[in-house]
Amino acid sequence: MSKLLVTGGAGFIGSNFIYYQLARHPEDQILCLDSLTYAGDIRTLRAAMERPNVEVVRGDITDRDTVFGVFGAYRPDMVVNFAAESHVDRSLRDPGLFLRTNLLGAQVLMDACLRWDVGRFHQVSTDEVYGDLPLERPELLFTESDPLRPSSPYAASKAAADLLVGAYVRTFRLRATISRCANNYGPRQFPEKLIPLTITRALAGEPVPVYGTGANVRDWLYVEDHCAAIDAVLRRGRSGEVYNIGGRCERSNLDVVRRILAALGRPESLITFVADRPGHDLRYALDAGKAAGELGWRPATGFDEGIGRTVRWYLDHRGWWEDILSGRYREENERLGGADAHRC
Ligand code: NAD
Ligand code: TDX
Repeated sequence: MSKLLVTGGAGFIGSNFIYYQLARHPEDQILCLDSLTYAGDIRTLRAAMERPNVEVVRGDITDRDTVFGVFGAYRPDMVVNFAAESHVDRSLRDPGLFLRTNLLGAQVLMDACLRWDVGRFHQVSTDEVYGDLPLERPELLFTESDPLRPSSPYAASKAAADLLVGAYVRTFRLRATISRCANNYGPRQFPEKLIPLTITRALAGEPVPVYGTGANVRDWLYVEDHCAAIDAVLRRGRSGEVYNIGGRCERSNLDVVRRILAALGRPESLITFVADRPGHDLRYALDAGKAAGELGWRPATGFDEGIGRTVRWYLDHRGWWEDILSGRYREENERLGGADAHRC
């Protein structure tokens, strides 16, 4: 039996990870630490909180007293850090917030891991730390040893955290791993990101904004496959190592949007080309051979299947995203989430 501390577990990937863990390792104990920013949704964790082995604490990873208090009381064996500001467009408006949460938050967590001699700190990172690849060289893929050349303040804050993890491993002998994952999609993704934004706009009959020409390429991974990869890194990965987690599932943004509109039976006339994102990365693509060879991890869900499941989920959970669009979910966060550093 392990004691797992999951930060950012009220968000998209963190919540999927908690349910993945409960299904695969029902004997483990899970404590979720989440400050419930706009991206956190306590409703998501309701079913998990009914289990005796799950606790949720509302708290900020940048708040040293809170974090040290939680570690001291809970004494985790492993920490998985999902907590982050995760949206590139928001990072263009407020880079400072991204540095605070994504870099300084990771530092506070690592300091606490050292103080309580935690067996493993896992940093959930992103392919965006490598920068982008040209569209006309499809044979190029990023490997773990490639230099970090982030383009956006979001990506730079994640790259900075990766470098700090490396420094803590080398200097303080922190036991830590990093996974750098491709674009995720699936249930419970906040409707600001391309796939859920397209689904929810299309269902409402509203224009779907495509930045620039829509030719930019992303590598898409179904969220459950990401959860399986993190689980594999936690249990079989070597401390001090970085693992790329990619789907080899490259699609242009325009292809993705068209695919969703077709699945929903909505017209392509909803597509609206808008001004490009400043600094917009052209293409991401990962070589995930190390994760395959060392951990035996491979993506299990193809894009058609994953998109089908995702569209179905948004159709079946209209109330979930309509409450987000109306802002009502924040009242629920206040009602169920309570005050800071509070056990929900
Ligand atoms: P998300 O925005 O959906 O969720 C982030 C969660 O972190 C929310 O619950 C939020 O309340 C919480 N949080 C934010 N600031 C906090 C703080 N200071 N203290 C405590 N909790 C805080 O993000 P996501 O898409 O689930 O991404 C999770 C992680 O995975 C991030 O680290 C992100 O960089 C990384 N990642 C995401 C993707 C992707 O495609 N979404 C791909 C690769 C890596
Ligand atoms: O309205 C939109 N129109 C559009 O064309 C939005 C929101 C996005 N886009 C484009 C920009 C990107 O090329 O679609 C692509 C995907 O955009 P996002 O969903 O914002 O994701 P991205 O910027 O690629 O970053 C995501 O993947 C890596 C996550 O948000 C990050 O947290 C993760 O690290």
